[in-house]
Amino acid sequence: MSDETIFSQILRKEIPCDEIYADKQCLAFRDIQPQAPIHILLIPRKAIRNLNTAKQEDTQLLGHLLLVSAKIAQQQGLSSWRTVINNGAEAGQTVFHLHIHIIGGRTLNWPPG
Ligand code: DGP
Repeated sequence: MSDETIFSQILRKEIPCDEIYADKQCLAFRDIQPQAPIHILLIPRKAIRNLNTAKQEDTQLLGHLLLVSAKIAQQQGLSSWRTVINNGAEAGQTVFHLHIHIIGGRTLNWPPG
């Protein structure tokens, strides 16, 4: 199965994005279809399809992504915010390159849909 997605093109800068943060391991940019005043996507540079295919060797990377999520939320001035990782089509995943949604700036309901 191909690892190629729209996020691969964003990582290669073939498609522009509203970049928020970048380092050697990951890139964050604003979601094109925001569900809240702040809606940022954080993606690893490594093409991992979703958490179902993440491996033991990705442990450091996955931890890094969570810590970067918190850094970004704080930089955005958020004290309450949510991370969402959709895994699989029935869970709402549409882009098959692992990504963390960082969502905030309004009251968030629970349970999610
Ligand atoms: P998910 O449904 O969890 O797979 O989330 C994919 C998200 O990616 C969705 O909220 C819309 C966003 N998205 C899709 N294509 C693009 C794009 O080209 N640019 C940006 N910034 N976001 C995109």
